[in-house]
Amino acid sequence: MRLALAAIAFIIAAGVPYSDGMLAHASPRIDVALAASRTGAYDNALIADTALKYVGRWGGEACRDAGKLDNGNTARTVGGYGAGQCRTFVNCILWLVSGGTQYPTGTYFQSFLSVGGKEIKKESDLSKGDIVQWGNGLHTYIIVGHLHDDVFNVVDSNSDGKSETVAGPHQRKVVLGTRQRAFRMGRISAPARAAEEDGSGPVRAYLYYTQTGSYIYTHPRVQIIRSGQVLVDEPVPPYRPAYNTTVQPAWPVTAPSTKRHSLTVRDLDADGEPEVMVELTWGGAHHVTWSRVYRYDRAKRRYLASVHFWGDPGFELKQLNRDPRPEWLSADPRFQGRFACEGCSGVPLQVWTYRAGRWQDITRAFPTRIRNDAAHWWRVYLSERGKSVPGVGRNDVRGWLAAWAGDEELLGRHRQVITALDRARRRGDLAVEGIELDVRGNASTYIRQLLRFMRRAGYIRA
Ligand SMILES: [Ca+2]
Ligand SMILES: [Ca+2]
Repeated sequence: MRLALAAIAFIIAAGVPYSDGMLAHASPRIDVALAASRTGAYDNALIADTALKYVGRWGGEACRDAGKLDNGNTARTVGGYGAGQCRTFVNCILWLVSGGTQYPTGTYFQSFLSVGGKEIKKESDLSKGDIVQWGNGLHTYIIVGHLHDDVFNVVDSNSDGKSETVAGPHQRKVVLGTRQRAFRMGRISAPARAAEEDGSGPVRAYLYYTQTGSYIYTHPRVQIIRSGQVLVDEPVPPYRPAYNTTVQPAWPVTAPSTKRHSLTVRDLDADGEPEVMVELTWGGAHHVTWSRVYRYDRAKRRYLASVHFWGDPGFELKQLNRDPRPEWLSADPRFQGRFACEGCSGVPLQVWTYRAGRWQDITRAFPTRIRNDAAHWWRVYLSERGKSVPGVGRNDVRGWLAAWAGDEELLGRHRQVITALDRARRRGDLAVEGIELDVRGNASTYIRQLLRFMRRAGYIRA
């Protein structure tokens, strides 16, 4: 589920009236030996991610996990004050995230600065994990994400003023000033760089990258946080295509104009555990793409990555059948440029699924789609054959005929393929001229090579 598009039912909390009496806090009487060197040495967003883990529960549970409850961690108070109150909850989250180095005590605003916080003065500078203190004890909440203008998603405890329950993400309009001030307690990983975020439940993923031109993004770095723990934090490795030795750079495919994202957190094999998928390209004239999927290995308690090459055709993630796993609707990139020029190549249908860390070609399970695809390539072949391109010569239709043949072989119609290829040869459709003839040979060579390839690639079954 992509956060920006998620149909989360937000609770509109902006404008909920608070009275000083309802949420007023006494300063917790807690003395903590601060290890200043560790202050802020963590990702600021972890404050929000950790707080979100307590949504729907008593805010004091964070204090229990932090070992902060009174009477040997059994009471409902911290320092004699309600453990599920808004500020106590935030303090306990800070204590957890900072590894026991930050617990603001004292006056409401100064306390955050005293333990290494930095004040954020403009709403537009607010970032995930920033803490907003509203008045002297009125309310304390954590920024989770930006929605629009000065409206943010937030998480907080006791926002209704009575239940001490953690709520969020819900909307709040933030107006900073003397009575409402914001503080950043952690570190922002890549302030000058762009990022994508996706995830739901315990798994959240981030993709950071540098923008070097319009829609050109380089140096992707992926971070996966599972149940508050950073389990992956690595530069995305480049890709080495099987057919040559050149290592190609890994760039995110992100394009704001098409709302295209590179990062998807989704349960791809329907086993209840979400995978993290990054879609990448090496740019150039052909929009060659591949996916890098991170799968959580429960036994090893770490993520294992695997890669699938999509090439020019790319893919669409679809739900094509009753199997709960999504399907990758794609086409065979191996046909691209193999039997005709790049621009006059067709590619037969492919459908893939992902099971236990492996992609499986399940194209043959979709005969209707294959038939439609075959019909498409046949129509292209019929409409283009016999035409000539000015200055080049006769139109090269071998690429489209090859894609049709691939689809037909998937349907088990080998005899029809042989007949059609033979007819095309006799009609002169497969004759090419000039450099194409030098590179790819005559009609008989084409047919021989096409059949040999389809046999090796599993299209023709003996
Ligand atoms: Ca899964
Ligand atoms: Ca499915």
